[in-house]
Amino acid sequence: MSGDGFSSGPPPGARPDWTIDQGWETYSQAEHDVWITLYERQADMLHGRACDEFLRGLDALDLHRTGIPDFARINEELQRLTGWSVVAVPGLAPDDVFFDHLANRRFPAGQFIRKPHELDYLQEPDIFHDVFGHVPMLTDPVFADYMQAYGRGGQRALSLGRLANLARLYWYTVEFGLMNTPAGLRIYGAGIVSSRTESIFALDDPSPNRIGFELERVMRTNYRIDDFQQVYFVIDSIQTLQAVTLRDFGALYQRLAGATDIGVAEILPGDTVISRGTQAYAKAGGRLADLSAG
Ligand code: HBI
Ligand code: FE
Repeated sequence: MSGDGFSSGPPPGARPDWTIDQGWETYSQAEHDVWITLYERQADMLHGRACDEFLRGLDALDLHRTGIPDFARINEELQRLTGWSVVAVPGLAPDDVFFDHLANRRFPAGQFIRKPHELDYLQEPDIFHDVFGHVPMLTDPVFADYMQAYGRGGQRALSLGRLANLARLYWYTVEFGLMNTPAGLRIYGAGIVSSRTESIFALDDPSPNRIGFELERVMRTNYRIDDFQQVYFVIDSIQTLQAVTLRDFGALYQRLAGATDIGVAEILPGDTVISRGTQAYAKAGGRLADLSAG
């Protein structure tokens, strides 16, 4: 990805919009087996953890246990439900390209799958993160509209130089969002549902703060990409998110230009604190420290 967020051109073999063929028939049995292992580890444990919208989407798309799904098959159902489709990309696309896809109800998904020794952690989004993690929520009509609005907003934020703020909204909702429901806290963020360890940590661990979602607060909050989050923001419903994107962000961006960033473990006087974390996990050095020590 180029530093200014605009693309210099697609990698060899990719189309100008960075898409490639999924090449479903070229996956090896070993690669299908990685999908099956990941799917089986997640699908059962997410009952009672993921929100209903996610679980319904997972069922509707029939992301079943026989291996890596064929985008052509997913897209028939997804098109019918919300008019979205999944397109294959070789990896991270530049911001402007990514936003253009979302604004047109296309979700760019990694075509490759992680290796057997990377089941618990990898930094680049692979097909399991992108399809298992993101695509079920795109079957929900309200969330589907939110994602499209995010794509449009991304194009505007790029032109106004405020992408850093908008990216935090994506991070703390689409990737790491929690939802308060009558049945208890539930996960809707793709970065959580696609990770076995974070699906437990985000809901059950005493370490992280869990704070009620507030747009401007979220857009000021730093995030970490290398370990479990130190704060999760909790929405009341997908409608809350959609309502947020109906506002014009112009005045908000002007305020944010003069605002200070908020640290990942800070709690502010105005916060709705759902649980005050101990931060014990982060203070002990997190899992990357554990890995290097091991
Ligand atoms: N490209 N394929 C892909 N997937 C992403 O999630 C993605 C991306 N490019 C840019 C990007 N995300 C983020 O930088 C924006 O959401 C801010
Ligand atoms: Fe993601």
